[in-house]
Amino acid sequence: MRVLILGGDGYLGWPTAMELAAAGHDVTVLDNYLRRNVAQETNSEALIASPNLVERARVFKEVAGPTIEVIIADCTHYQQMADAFVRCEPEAVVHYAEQPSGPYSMSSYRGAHLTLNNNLNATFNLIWAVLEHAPDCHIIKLGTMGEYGTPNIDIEEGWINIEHKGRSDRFLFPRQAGSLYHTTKIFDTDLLWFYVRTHGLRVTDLMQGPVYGLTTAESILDPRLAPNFHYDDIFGTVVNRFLVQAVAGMPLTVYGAGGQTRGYLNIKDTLQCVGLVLANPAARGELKILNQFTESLSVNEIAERVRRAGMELDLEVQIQALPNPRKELEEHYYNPTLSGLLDLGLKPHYMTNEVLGEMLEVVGAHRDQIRRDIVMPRVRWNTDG
Ligand code: USQ
Repeated sequence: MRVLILGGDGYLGWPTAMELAAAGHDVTVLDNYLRRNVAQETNSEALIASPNLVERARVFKEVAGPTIEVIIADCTHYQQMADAFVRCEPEAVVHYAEQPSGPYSMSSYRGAHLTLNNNLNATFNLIWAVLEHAPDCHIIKLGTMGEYGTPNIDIEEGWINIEHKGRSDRFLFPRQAGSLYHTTKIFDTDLLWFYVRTHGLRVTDLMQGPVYGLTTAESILDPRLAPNFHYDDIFGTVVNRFLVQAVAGMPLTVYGAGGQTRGYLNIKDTLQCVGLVLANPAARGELKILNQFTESLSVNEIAERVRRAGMELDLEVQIQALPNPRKELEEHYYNPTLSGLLDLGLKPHYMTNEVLGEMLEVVGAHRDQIRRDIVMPRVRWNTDG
């Protein structure tokens, strides 16, 4: 299949590109290096420096064989997006081209505005590029479990049937996010749902939880193909941060009471899920929504697992509760449904002692590059203390 990956330089975009190219798809990646620029601006660079996209594609071809086409373009400029569609004629498009950091979206007017502007305009331009140039193209949109928030009822898979005054109907499951970034993903869903209803787009929305991991089947072929592994407070997700903190001998930064529970998944499972959805597209006029995680864990449970895995490598891992820089429930009910992706054939890689141990060893090999000054939280959700 001809597949266009928007945000192909990102933590997930680049590994997805390699995986799909290795599976025989005809892959084009598009990116404008937004995340690299914001990471540089906020002093949040990844643990392992990665070459630019053109160089990554060149290395991948050299070590693995397939060609990945590279387009450096900005999804918020409609003409640039449209030109990419004309050049690539995609049968499927994977949309990762969003500012993905909750903390960055809460950091300042600039952070909030950039997140809102980038994420909504990219999604809107994608919709129009599909309508005008590839109306049959399957849009695979990376959404987030964070759109649902932490409601005191079971989280369904995208939709809920509501009975009201003797009548019933099916609606999008209520959404109430905890950061502006997560809220932009809700807006994305509404935009896509509108155009699915009115123009018959075919869309799969993957409601993904926080991802962890730093190796995939293709990235291990050459160190220059590694995903951008962030561990700072802005771009680093909690498991990746804890792995680095454990190796650096810093206490694990549990925010608040640590009962915050989310659905996590290994980066290898992100790639598996995208592959499964590519092979099972939504129909014309269908918005298919799938919850994408493999296990629900609290921050305290993750810290404990990392501590145990660290012990086996003779790392003395301390756990430290910090005042929570975010506004979120620290103890809550959490019971999301997970069935659609399992039905499609997902075989989860769980966060076992062995998996954590392997990741600690990879991080350990880069111990000297760890910058301790970018680990503690720098962004608070509210400025009134
Ligand atoms: N947390 C800590 N200590 C830390 C870092 C985080 O206790 O050092 C806590 C947070 O307060 C939160 C939980 O861990 O309760 C998860 O935080 P995170 O930073 O790993 O993930 P989040 O901000 O929710 O965002 C990440 C990705 C985002 C994706 C989302 C999926 O950055 O792009 O959409 O995970 S989800 O959380 O399901 O919305």
